[in-house]
Amino acid sequence: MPPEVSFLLPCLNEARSLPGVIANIRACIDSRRWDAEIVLADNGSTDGSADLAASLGCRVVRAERLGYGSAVLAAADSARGVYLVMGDADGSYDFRDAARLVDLLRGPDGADLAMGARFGPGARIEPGAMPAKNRYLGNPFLSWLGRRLFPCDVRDFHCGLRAFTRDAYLRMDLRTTGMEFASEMVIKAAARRLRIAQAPITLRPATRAHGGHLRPWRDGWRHVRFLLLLSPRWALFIPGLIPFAAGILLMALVGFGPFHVALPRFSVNLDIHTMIVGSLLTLVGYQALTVAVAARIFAVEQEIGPPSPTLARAFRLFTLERGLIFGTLVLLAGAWPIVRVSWRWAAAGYGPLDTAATLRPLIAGATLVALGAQTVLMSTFYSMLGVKRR
Ligand SMILES: Nc1nc2c(ncn2[C@@H]2O[C@H](COP(=O)(O)OP(=O)(O)OP(=O)(O)O)[C@@H](O)[C@H]2O)c(=O)[nH]1
Ligand SMILES: [Mg+2]
Repeated sequence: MPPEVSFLLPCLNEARSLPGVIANIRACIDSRRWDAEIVLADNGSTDGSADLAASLGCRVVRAERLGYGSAVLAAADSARGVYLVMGDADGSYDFRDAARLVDLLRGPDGADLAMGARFGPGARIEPGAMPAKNRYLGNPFLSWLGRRLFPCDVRDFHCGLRAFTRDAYLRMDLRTTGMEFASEMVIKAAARRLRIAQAPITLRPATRAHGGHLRPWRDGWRHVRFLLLLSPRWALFIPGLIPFAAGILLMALVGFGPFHVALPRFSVNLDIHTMIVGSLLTLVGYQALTVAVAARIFAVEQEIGPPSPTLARAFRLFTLERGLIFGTLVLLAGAWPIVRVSWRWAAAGYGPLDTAATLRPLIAGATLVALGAQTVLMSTFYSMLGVKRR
């Protein structure tokens, strides 16, 4: 008979806190009379954590790769329980709180994922348990960002104490190996419309012998990077749309001749130079826009982001063939003025050309060629990304 509950303990050099942590877990198990196992995932402790845990009755698994995420994954992969509880082995969580989290998973209306919350009503952070920087800046900001980008009401994206069903674990299909694992689980649970519950918990000062493995700035950045990569609208689409629109505007303004603004105490003359800058902005913006679409397709295909009805509609409208034809037409439209300037040049015996008259069509043409080529290339790439869909 497989156990009902599996406790998953990621552990790197936590020999000092392990006896207390394991006694604490057993107290939780006994209070509910659960049939439970404790799985400790180690990947290179040098303080004898693994042997100690085995002697205290834990099942020890080795994680192949370094990192918090890979340790939790290794433990979860080998767990046999119906309900999985994960928590740090550094003594900072009171595993008796886990009993309430598992309760939230039970029953026909039970949640798929029950998150501990170290912030908000009923939660407690004991003095010395979390540095002020993480408490008032890092955690609130990252959780806020997470909620903005991936609509859900999870108060604490990074709480290390959580419970989930085995079925939810398989459906989340988690992959990250570092501390950003904490965010990945929440994002994927939200994206796959799993039922997420949360309960306040208490965070205590760790009882470990070292300063902890979290590197606030580096790991904070890894969370931000992960959130933004999965959220192309804010990371790519909007930052691309602004230069794209500004570039087109500038090119239109000076595309047919110099543009002069004369105010009482201020006058500006915009000319071909502005057109070159406009072309640059248009192209860079368009690249960002097309990469944003690729990122969104990827996220939808991988079921990381929420499904996108707009994208599905767009896919029906812009098939590969239409993208190729449209891109080619734009490319040819851009090639035409270039060819015409070349004829003029030939007619001038390949001598000097009137810069003012020839540069404008040349810049416009070159910009269109680049836009067309980018459209052809990205259409091909989109259809590669979306192949599974059709
Ligand atoms: N096996 C393994 N465990 C790890 C690794 N990194 C962290 N852990 C464990 O994961 C848990 C969380 O790590 P902590 O260093 O406590 O990180 P944190 O709780 O985010 O940060 P603090 O607030 O400083 O405690 C602890 O039990 C660590 O021992 C790793 O690379 N491998
Ligand atoms: Mg910790």
